[in-house]
Amino acid sequence: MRILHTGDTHIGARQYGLEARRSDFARAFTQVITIAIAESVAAVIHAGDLFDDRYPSAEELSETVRALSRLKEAGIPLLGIVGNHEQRRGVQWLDLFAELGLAVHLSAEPYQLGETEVYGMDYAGRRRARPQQVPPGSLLVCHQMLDKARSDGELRLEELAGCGARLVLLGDYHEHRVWRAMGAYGHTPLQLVTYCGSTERWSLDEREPRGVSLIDLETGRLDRRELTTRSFIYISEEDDPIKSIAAQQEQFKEAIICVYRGSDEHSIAEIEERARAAGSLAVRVRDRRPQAERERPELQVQLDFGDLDSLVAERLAQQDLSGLARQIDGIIRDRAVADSRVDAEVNVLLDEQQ
Ligand SMILES: [Mn+2]
Repeated sequence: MRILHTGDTHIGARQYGLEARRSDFARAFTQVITIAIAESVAAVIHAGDLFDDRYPSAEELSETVRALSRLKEAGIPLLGIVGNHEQRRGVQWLDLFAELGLAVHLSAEPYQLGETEVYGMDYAGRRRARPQQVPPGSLLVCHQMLDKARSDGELRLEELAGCGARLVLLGDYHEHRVWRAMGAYGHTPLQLVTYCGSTERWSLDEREPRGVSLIDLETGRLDRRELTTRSFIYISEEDDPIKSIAAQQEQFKEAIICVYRGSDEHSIAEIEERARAAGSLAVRVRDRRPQAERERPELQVQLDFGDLDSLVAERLAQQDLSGLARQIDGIIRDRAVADSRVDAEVNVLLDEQQ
């Protein structure tokens, strides 16, 4: 019996303020549903962050209901948990879908999937996340950061190993990862711990191809299916951005370009102008020049075509703000950082300063 493991779909993410990006995130979820139906999986397991924030629009809700209905018509249940981005105080969106018969909200009560009991744990905060105890051999779904994925992760693999589960499917970390044969934790029946990864690039750091996992519940075998996503092109600080764009003009059409700026040869305006001429969707410039070479500190905000960010950045650059204030401002106005995440992101930044 095979299931499809997905998560971190972030529907509603209007990355860089672009409607095209909002559609991309919705389209990625539609692809996931199409794969699930084509592969005749026994269930889709969604490990949280279905939505990018707590307030999906009517459009997003309607698109999601449509996608979930397709799955239901194919006789495939969607089993989900709630992630940090979409988590609300009271009733969750997932509960609403469950009421409509379009999803199952996994919990401490088992959901029987063939021979396997499936349990779920909603996002439980960053400070401390103890996995719930489940009967030996079951499947547990969580939305947490594992210490093996990021050293400051709140969920410890060692604790997971003692929770009884044989399979642990995770969301929250946006890269696909697999841990197997956890022999170091001798007392454990734990066979597989895995992150499925996000379905569209939610941040520039997500450079690997996006995809979903097909997992055989009996053997633990895992296969990947790649998704077709927006093309992101990275220009390293060793390369001249203007020459790179000129050399591969075709590739830059509709693409998002990330330029790591290594020298001061070209102004951001010039890079932006060339990228626009090549038909790219957006440009983000990340300054990798040594501090001393920066005549005027540029804000680390994205420069999008046709919106106010570059103008605001220009004006702010004229203010006498400290480097830290500029970075905090960057986080607040970064559209890739959801409003509900600003506190956490600023705290991380402040921790780094100490
Ligand atoms: Mn996420």
